[in-house]
Amino acid sequence: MLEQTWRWFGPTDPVSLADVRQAGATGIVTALHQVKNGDVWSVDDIRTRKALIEQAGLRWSVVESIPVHEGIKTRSGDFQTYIENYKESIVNLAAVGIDTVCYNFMPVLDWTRTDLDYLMHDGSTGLRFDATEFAAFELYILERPGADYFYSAEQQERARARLHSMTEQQVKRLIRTIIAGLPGSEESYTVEQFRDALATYADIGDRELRQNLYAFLREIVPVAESVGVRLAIHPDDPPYPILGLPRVVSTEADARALLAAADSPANGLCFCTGSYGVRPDNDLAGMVQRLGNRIHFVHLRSTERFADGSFQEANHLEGDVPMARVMQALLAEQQRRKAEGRTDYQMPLRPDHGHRMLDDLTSGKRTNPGYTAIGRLRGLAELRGLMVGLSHDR
Ligand code: DNO
Repeated sequence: MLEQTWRWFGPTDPVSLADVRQAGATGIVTALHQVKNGDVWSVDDIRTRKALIEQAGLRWSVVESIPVHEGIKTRSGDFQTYIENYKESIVNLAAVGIDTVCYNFMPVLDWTRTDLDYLMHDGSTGLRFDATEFAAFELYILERPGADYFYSAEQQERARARLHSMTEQQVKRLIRTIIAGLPGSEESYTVEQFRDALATYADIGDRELRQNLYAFLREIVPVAESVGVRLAIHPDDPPYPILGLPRVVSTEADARALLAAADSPANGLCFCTGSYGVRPDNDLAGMVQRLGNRIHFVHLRSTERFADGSFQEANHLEGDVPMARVMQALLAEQQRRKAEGRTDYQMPLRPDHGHRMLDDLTSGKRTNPGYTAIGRLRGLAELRGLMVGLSHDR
Protein backbone atom coordinates (compact mmCIF):
# COMPACT_ATOMS: atom_id res chain seq x y z
CA MET A 1 0.00 0.00 0.00
CA LEU A 2 1.23 3.46 -0.86
CA GLU A 3 1.54 6.01 1.93
CA GLN A 4 -1.65 8.07 2.24
CA THR A 5 -0.90 11.75 2.63
CA TRP A 6 -2.84 15.01 2.72
CA ARG A 7 -1.89 18.53 1.74
CA TRP A 8 -2.05 20.96 4.63
CA PHE A 9 -1.40 24.68 4.20
CA GLY A 10 -0.08 25.21 7.72
CA PRO A 11 -1.65 26.55 10.91
CA THR A 12 -4.05 28.85 9.03
CA ASP A 13 -5.54 26.00 6.97
CA PRO A 14 -9.27 25.67 7.80
CA VAL A 15 -8.74 21.89 7.70
CA SER A 16 -6.83 21.02 10.86
CA LEU A 17 -4.28 18.30 11.50
CA ALA A 18 -6.85 16.61 13.76
CA ASP A 19 -9.24 16.54 10.77
CA VAL A 20 -6.53 14.95 8.64
CA ARG A 21 -6.15 12.12 11.12
CA GLN A 22 -9.87 11.39 10.92
CA ALA A 23 -9.59 11.29 7.14
CA GLY A 24 -7.20 8.38 7.61
CA ALA A 25 -4.08 9.92 6.13
CA THR A 26 -0.83 9.32 7.99
CA GLY A 27 1.45 11.72 6.17
CA ILE A 28 1.39 15.48 5.69
CA VAL A 29 2.39 17.37 2.59
CA THR A 30 3.18 20.97 3.37
CA ALA A 31 5.49 23.93 2.91
CA LEU A 32 6.73 26.88 4.92
CA HIS A 33 4.36 29.23 3.11
CA GLN A 34 5.39 32.09 5.38
CA VAL A 35 8.93 32.16 3.98
CA LYS A 36 9.42 34.62 1.15
CA ASN A 37 9.94 33.02 -2.24
CA GLY A 38 13.71 32.71 -2.78
CA ASP A 39 14.72 32.85 0.89
CA VAL A 40 16.38 29.98 2.77
CA TRP A 41 14.23 27.67 4.91
CA SER A 42 16.04 27.64 8.23
CA VAL A 43 16.58 24.50 10.28
CA ASP A 44 14.72 26.14 13.17
CA ASP A 45 11.62 26.92 11.13
CA ILE A 46 11.57 23.45 9.61
CA ARG A 47 12.00 21.82 13.00
CA THR A 48 9.18 23.85 14.55
CA ARG A 49 6.77 22.92 11.76
CA LYS A 50 7.78 19.30 11.92
CA ALA A 51 7.18 19.17 15.67
CA LEU A 52 3.69 20.59 15.20
CA ILE A 53 2.85 17.84 12.71
CA GLU A 54 4.29 15.12 14.89
CA GLN A 55 2.41 16.35 17.96
CA ALA A 56 -0.76 15.62 16.01
CA GLY A 57 0.40 12.04 15.43
CA LEU A 58 1.32 12.58 11.79
CA ARG A 59 4.54 12.58 9.78
CA TRP A 60 5.83 15.33 7.46
CA SER A 61 6.23 13.14 4.40
CA VAL A 62 6.70 15.58 1.54
CA VAL A 63 7.54 19.23 1.05
CA GLU A 64 5.23 20.76 -1.52
CA SER A 65 6.78 22.96 -2.63
CA ILE A 66 9.97 24.89 -2.29
CA PRO A 67 8.98 27.47 -4.89
CA VAL A 68 11.47 28.16 -7.66
CA HIS A 69 12.11 31.89 -7.92
CA GLU A 70 11.25 33.51 -11.26
CA GLY A 71 14.89 34.64 -11.43
CA ILE A 72 15.95 30.97 -11.68
CA LYS A 73 13.41 30.24 -14.41
CA THR A 74 14.53 33.22 -16.48
CA ARG A 75 18.17 32.89 -15.38
CA SER A 76 18.43 36.56 -14.72
CA GLY A 77 19.15 38.97 -11.86
CA ASP A 78 20.19 37.27 -8.64
CA PHE A 79 19.47 33.75 -9.87
CA GLN A 80 22.76 32.37 -8.58
CA THR A 81 21.91 33.51 -5.05
CA TYR A 82 18.47 31.93 -5.33
CA ILE A 83 20.01 28.65 -6.48
CA GLU A 84 22.42 28.69 -3.52
CA ASN A 85 19.48 29.39 -1.21
CA TYR A 86 17.56 26.50 -2.75
CA LYS A 87 20.47 24.14 -2.09
CA GLU A 88 20.66 25.33 1.49
CA SER A 89 16.95 24.69 2.03
CA ILE A 90 17.38 21.14 0.71
CA VAL A 91 20.33 20.53 3.04
CA ASN A 92 18.39 21.96 5.99
CA LEU A 93 15.38 19.75 5.27
CA ALA A 94 17.61 16.70 5.12
CA ALA A 95 19.18 17.66 8.44
CA VAL A 96 15.74 17.43 10.02
CA GLY A 97 14.91 14.14 8.29
CA ILE A 98 12.62 15.30 5.47
CA ASP A 99 13.58 13.60 2.24
CA THR A 100 11.04 14.36 -0.52
CA VAL A 101 10.72 17.77 -2.13
CA CYS A 102 8.18 18.71 -4.80
CA TYR A 103 8.56 21.77 -7.02
CA ASN A 104 7.48 23.02 -10.42
CA PHE A 105 8.97 25.02 -13.24
CA MET A 106 5.95 26.76 -14.74
CA PRO A 107 6.71 30.30 -15.84
CA VAL A 108 4.83 33.15 -14.11
CA LEU A 109 1.74 31.19 -13.09
CA ASP A 110 1.48 27.93 -11.16
CA TRP A 111 -1.75 26.01 -11.85
CA THR A 112 -4.44 27.90 -13.73
CA ARG A 113 -8.25 27.72 -13.74
CA THR A 114 -11.05 30.05 -14.86
CA ASP A 115 -13.74 28.90 -12.42
CA LEU A 116 -13.34 27.72 -8.83
CA ASP A 117 -16.99 27.02 -8.12
CA TYR A 118 -18.37 25.39 -11.24
CA LEU A 119 -21.62 23.54 -10.63
CA MET A 120 -21.14 19.80 -11.20
CA HIS A 121 -23.88 17.38 -12.24
CA ASP A 122 -24.32 16.10 -8.69
CA GLY A 123 -24.77 19.52 -7.05
CA SER A 124 -21.23 19.86 -5.71
CA THR A 125 -18.90 22.48 -7.19
CA GLY A 126 -15.42 22.10 -8.56
CA LEU A 127 -12.58 23.62 -10.54
CA ARG A 128 -12.78 24.20 -14.27
CA PHE A 129 -10.62 25.59 -17.05
CA ASP A 130 -12.87 27.03 -19.72
CA ALA A 131 -10.99 27.57 -22.97
CA THR A 132 -13.38 30.28 -24.21
CA GLU A 133 -13.21 32.26 -20.97
CA PHE A 134 -9.46 31.97 -20.91
CA ALA A 135 -9.31 33.27 -24.50
CA ALA A 136 -11.59 36.16 -23.52
CA PHE A 137 -9.19 37.06 -20.71
CA GLU A 138 -6.11 36.82 -22.88
CA LEU A 139 -7.49 38.58 -25.95
CA TYR A 140 -9.77 41.27 -24.58
CA ILE A 141 -8.83 41.89 -20.94
CA LEU A 142 -5.09 41.36 -20.92
CA GLU A 143 -4.87 42.32 -24.61
CA ARG A 144 -1.70 40.30 -24.94
CA PRO A 145 0.19 41.34 -28.07
CA GLY A 146 0.28 38.45 -30.53
CA ALA A 147 -2.47 36.49 -28.78
CA ASP A 148 -4.75 36.74 -31.81
CA TYR A 149 -2.34 34.53 -33.80
CA PHE A 150 -3.09 31.67 -31.44
CA TYR A 151 -6.85 31.69 -31.79
CA SER A 152 -8.95 31.01 -34.89
CA ALA A 153 -11.48 33.63 -36.03
CA GLU A 154 -14.21 31.40 -34.66
CA GLN A 155 -12.55 31.07 -31.23
CA GLN A 156 -12.08 34.85 -31.09
CA GLU A 157 -15.71 35.40 -31.93
CA ARG A 158 -16.85 32.96 -29.27
CA ALA A 159 -14.56 34.60 -26.70
CA ARG A 160 -15.91 38.06 -27.55
CA ALA A 161 -19.50 36.88 -27.25
CA ARG A 162 -18.76 35.20 -23.91
CA LEU A 163 -17.18 38.33 -22.51
CA HIS A 164 -20.17 40.42 -23.56
CA SER A 165 -22.53 38.04 -21.83
CA MET A 166 -20.66 38.34 -18.51
CA THR A 167 -21.55 40.79 -15.73
CA GLU A 168 -18.91 43.16 -14.41
CA GLN A 169 -18.68 41.05 -11.31
CA GLN A 170 -18.14 37.88 -13.30
CA VAL A 171 -15.37 39.56 -15.28
CA LYS A 172 -13.66 40.66 -12.06
CA ARG A 173 -13.92 37.16 -10.69
CA LEU A 174 -12.42 35.68 -13.86
CA ILE A 175 -9.42 38.02 -13.63
CA ARG A 176 -8.94 37.25 -9.97
CA THR A 177 -9.20 33.51 -10.57
CA ILE A 178 -6.53 33.53 -13.26
CA ILE A 179 -3.93 35.88 -11.80
CA ALA A 180 -4.52 36.39 -8.10
CA GLY A 181 -2.90 33.10 -7.08
CA LEU A 182 -4.48 29.74 -6.25
CA PRO A 183 -3.56 27.88 -3.06
CA GLY A 184 0.08 26.85 -3.09
CA SER A 185 1.05 29.12 -5.97
CA GLU A 186 3.27 31.62 -4.27
CA GLU A 187 2.81 34.47 -6.75
CA SER A 188 -0.13 36.78 -7.37
CA TYR A 189 -0.44 39.75 -9.69
CA THR A 190 -2.54 42.72 -10.76
CA VAL A 191 -3.22 42.96 -14.51
CA GLU A 192 -0.39 45.51 -14.86
CA GLN A 193 2.11 43.41 -12.91
CA PHE A 194 1.02 40.39 -14.88
CA ARG A 195 1.81 42.09 -18.20
CA ASP A 196 5.26 42.98 -16.86
CA ALA A 197 5.86 39.42 -15.66
CA LEU A 198 4.94 38.01 -19.08
CA ALA A 199 7.31 40.46 -20.72
CA THR A 200 10.26 38.96 -18.82
CA TYR A 201 9.80 35.87 -21.03
CA ALA A 202 9.97 37.79 -24.31
CA ASP A 203 13.25 36.09 -25.23
CA ILE A 204 12.64 32.77 -23.52
CA GLY A 205 11.12 30.09 -25.71
CA ASP A 206 10.81 26.35 -25.26
CA ARG A 207 14.51 25.71 -25.80
CA GLU A 208 15.70 28.42 -23.43
CA LEU A 209 13.32 27.41 -20.63
CA ARG A 210 14.47 23.79 -20.93
CA GLN A 211 18.09 24.90 -20.74
CA ASN A 212 17.34 26.97 -17.65
CA LEU A 213 15.57 24.06 -15.99
CA TYR A 214 18.33 21.57 -16.78
CA ALA A 215 21.01 24.03 -15.63
CA PHE A 216 19.12 24.40 -12.35
CA LEU A 217 18.89 20.60 -12.00
CA ARG A 218 22.59 20.12 -12.65
CA GLU A 219 23.21 22.38 -9.66
CA ILE A 220 20.65 21.09 -7.17
CA VAL A 221 20.46 17.37 -7.98
CA PRO A 222 24.02 16.53 -6.78
CA VAL A 223 23.31 18.37 -3.53
CA ALA A 224 20.01 16.54 -3.06
CA GLU A 225 21.66 13.21 -3.85
CA SER A 226 24.47 13.82 -1.37
CA VAL A 227 22.04 14.42 1.51
CA GLY A 228 19.51 11.74 0.49
CA VAL A 229 16.72 14.04 -0.71
CA ARG A 230 14.48 13.04 -3.64
CA LEU A 231 13.26 15.84 -5.88
CA ALA A 232 9.88 15.51 -7.59
CA ILE A 233 8.91 17.92 -10.33
CA HIS A 234 5.21 18.65 -10.71
CA PRO A 235 3.99 18.78 -14.32
CA ASP A 236 2.51 21.83 -15.99
CA ASP A 237 -1.14 22.46 -15.27
CA PRO A 238 -2.66 22.75 -17.83
CA PRO A 239 -0.05 20.68 -19.71
CA TYR A 240 0.47 22.90 -22.74
CA PRO A 241 1.77 26.42 -23.42
CA ILE A 242 -0.53 29.25 -22.36
CA LEU A 243 -0.26 33.03 -22.75
CA GLY A 244 2.63 32.64 -25.18
CA LEU A 245 4.76 31.19 -22.36
CA PRO A 246 6.79 28.03 -22.88
CA ARG A 247 5.88 24.91 -20.88
CA VAL A 248 8.41 22.12 -20.66
CA VAL A 249 7.01 19.47 -18.28
CA SER A 250 3.81 18.38 -20.04
CA THR A 251 4.45 15.05 -21.75
CA GLU A 252 6.27 11.75 -21.34
CA ALA A 253 8.97 13.00 -23.70
CA ASP A 254 9.44 16.10 -21.51
CA ALA A 255 9.71 13.93 -18.41
CA ARG A 256 12.26 11.64 -20.06
CA ALA A 257 14.42 14.54 -21.24
CA LEU A 258 14.33 16.04 -17.78
CA LEU A 259 15.32 12.78 -16.08
CA ALA A 260 18.17 12.34 -18.54
CA ALA A 261 19.42 15.90 -17.98
CA ALA A 262 20.63 14.94 -14.49
CA ASP A 263 20.76 11.19 -14.31
CA SER A 264 20.43 10.52 -10.62
CA PRO A 265 17.80 8.81 -8.46
CA ALA A 266 17.44 12.18 -6.71
CA ASN A 267 16.05 13.69 -9.91
CA GLY A 268 12.47 12.45 -10.06
CA LEU A 269 8.86 13.14 -10.80
CA CYS A 270 5.68 14.08 -9.03
CA PHE A 271 3.20 12.02 -11.03
CA CYS A 272 0.05 14.15 -11.17
CA THR A 273 -2.68 12.29 -13.06
CA GLY A 274 -4.92 15.37 -13.15
CA SER A 275 -2.29 17.49 -14.89
CA TYR A 276 -0.77 14.94 -17.29
CA GLY A 277 -4.26 13.54 -17.88
CA VAL A 278 -5.58 16.67 -19.56
CA ARG A 279 -3.65 15.58 -22.67
CA PRO A 280 -5.17 12.56 -24.40
CA ASP A 281 -1.72 11.71 -25.80
CA ASN A 282 -0.34 11.04 -22.30
CA ASP A 283 -0.69 7.30 -21.61
CA LEU A 284 -0.88 7.55 -17.83
CA ALA A 285 -0.61 3.90 -16.81
CA GLY A 286 2.15 3.38 -19.39
CA MET A 287 4.04 6.37 -18.00
CA VAL A 288 3.98 4.77 -14.55
CA GLN A 289 5.22 1.49 -16.02
CA ARG A 290 8.02 3.16 -17.96
CA LEU A 291 9.09 5.97 -15.61
CA GLY A 292 7.91 4.49 -12.30
CA ASN A 293 11.36 3.98 -10.81
CA ARG A 294 11.78 7.76 -10.70
CA ILE A 295 8.31 8.66 -9.37
CA HIS A 296 8.82 10.02 -5.87
CA PHE A 297 5.39 11.50 -5.17
CA VAL A 298 1.91 10.92 -6.56
CA HIS A 299 -1.08 13.26 -6.99
CA LEU A 300 -4.25 11.36 -7.83
CA ARG A 301 -7.12 13.28 -9.40
CA SER A 302 -9.20 12.97 -12.55
CA THR A 303 -10.33 15.47 -15.16
CA GLU A 304 -12.97 15.44 -17.83
CA ARG A 305 -11.86 16.85 -21.18
CA PHE A 306 -14.03 18.70 -23.68
CA ALA A 307 -13.62 19.09 -27.43
CA ASP A 308 -12.91 22.84 -27.26
CA GLY A 309 -9.91 22.36 -24.95
CA SER A 310 -11.81 23.03 -21.73
CA PHE A 311 -11.53 20.63 -18.80
CA GLN A 312 -13.00 20.27 -15.36
CA GLU A 313 -12.09 18.28 -12.29
CA ALA A 314 -14.08 15.06 -12.09
CA ASN A 315 -14.72 12.79 -9.12
CA HIS A 316 -11.54 10.83 -8.43
CA LEU A 317 -12.69 7.57 -10.00
CA GLU A 318 -14.63 9.15 -12.88
CA GLY A 319 -13.61 11.34 -15.82
CA ASP A 320 -10.87 10.55 -18.34
CA VAL A 321 -8.14 9.25 -16.02
CA PRO A 322 -8.00 5.42 -15.96
CA MET A 323 -7.48 5.46 -12.21
CA ALA A 324 -7.65 1.71 -11.63
CA ARG A 325 -4.98 1.05 -14.24
CA VAL A 326 -2.79 3.81 -12.82
CA MET A 327 -3.18 2.42 -9.32
CA GLN A 328 -2.35 -1.06 -10.53
CA ALA A 329 0.84 0.22 -12.16
CA LEU A 330 1.80 2.12 -8.98
CA LEU A 331 1.29 -0.96 -6.82
CA ALA A 332 3.38 -3.02 -9.24
CA GLU A 333 6.13 -0.41 -9.01
CA GLN A 334 5.96 -0.62 -5.25
CA GLN A 335 6.38 -4.41 -5.37
CA ARG A 336 9.37 -3.99 -7.65
CA ARG A 337 10.99 -1.59 -5.20
CA LYS A 338 10.46 -3.97 -2.32
CA ALA A 339 11.95 -6.83 -4.32
CA GLU A 340 14.96 -4.69 -5.17
CA GLY A 341 15.44 -3.79 -1.52
CA ARG A 342 14.82 -0.10 -2.15
CA THR A 343 13.98 1.84 0.99
CA ASP A 344 11.78 4.35 -0.82
CA TYR A 345 8.86 2.01 -1.43
CA GLN A 346 6.32 4.12 0.46
CA MET A 347 5.58 6.26 -2.60
CA PRO A 348 3.50 8.94 -0.87
CA LEU A 349 0.24 9.70 -2.65
CA ARG A 350 -2.32 12.34 -1.94
CA PRO A 351 -5.87 12.80 -3.14
CA ASP A 352 -5.38 15.89 -5.27
CA HIS A 353 -8.22 18.37 -4.95
CA GLY A 354 -11.83 17.48 -4.36
CA HIS A 355 -15.21 19.03 -4.95
CA ARG A 356 -16.91 21.43 -2.57
CA MET A 357 -19.79 19.45 -1.19
CA LEU A 358 -22.08 18.89 1.81
CA ASP A 359 -21.21 21.17 4.75
CA ASP A 360 -18.27 22.72 2.92
CA LEU A 361 -20.79 24.05 0.41
CA THR A 362 -23.65 25.09 2.67
CA SER A 363 -22.22 26.12 6.03
CA GLY A 364 -20.45 29.28 4.86
CA LYS A 365 -17.19 27.80 6.11
CA ARG A 366 -14.05 29.18 4.45
CA THR A 367 -12.42 26.66 2.13
CA ASN A 368 -9.32 26.73 -0.04
CA PRO A 369 -10.32 26.15 -3.68
CA GLY A 370 -9.80 22.48 -4.46
CA TYR A 371 -8.66 21.77 -0.91
CA THR A 372 -11.90 21.22 0.97
CA ALA A 373 -12.09 18.68 3.76
CA ILE A 374 -15.09 16.68 2.58
CA GLY A 375 -14.30 16.50 -1.14
CA ARG A 376 -10.82 15.24 -0.43
CA LEU A 377 -12.14 12.90 2.25
CA ARG A 378 -14.32 11.34 -0.45
CA GLY A 379 -11.38 11.24 -2.85
CA LEU A 380 -9.04 9.61 -0.36
CA ALA A 381 -11.68 7.11 0.71
CA GLU A 382 -12.31 6.07 -2.89
CA LEU A 383 -8.63 5.84 -3.70
CA ARG A 384 -7.92 3.86 -0.55
CA GLY A 385 -10.68 1.42 -1.42
CA LEU A 386 -9.27 1.02 -4.90
CA MET A 387 -5.78 0.51 -3.50
CA VAL A 388 -6.83 -2.08 -0.92
CA GLY A 389 -8.83 -3.92 -3.56
CA LEU A 390 -5.91 -4.08 -5.96
CA SER A 391 -3.17 -4.51 -3.41
CA HIS A 392 -0.98 -7.62 -3.24
CA ASP A 393 -0.14 -7.28 0.43
CA ARG A 394 -3.50 -6.50 2.02
C1 DNO B 1 -2.40 22.39 -7.32
C2 DNO B 1 -1.09 21.88 -7.17
C3 DNO B 1 0.04 22.79 -7.57
C4 DNO B 1 1.32 22.16 -7.16
C5 DNO B 1 2.54 22.90 -7.45
C6 DNO B 1 3.75 22.06 -7.19
O1 DNO B 1 -3.24 22.04 -6.59
O2 DNO B 1 -0.97 20.58 -7.57
O3 DNO B 1 -0.09 24.01 -6.92
O4 DNO B 1 1.32 22.05 -5.81
O5 DNO B 1 2.53 23.24 -8.76
O6 DNO B 1 4.87 22.84 -7.16
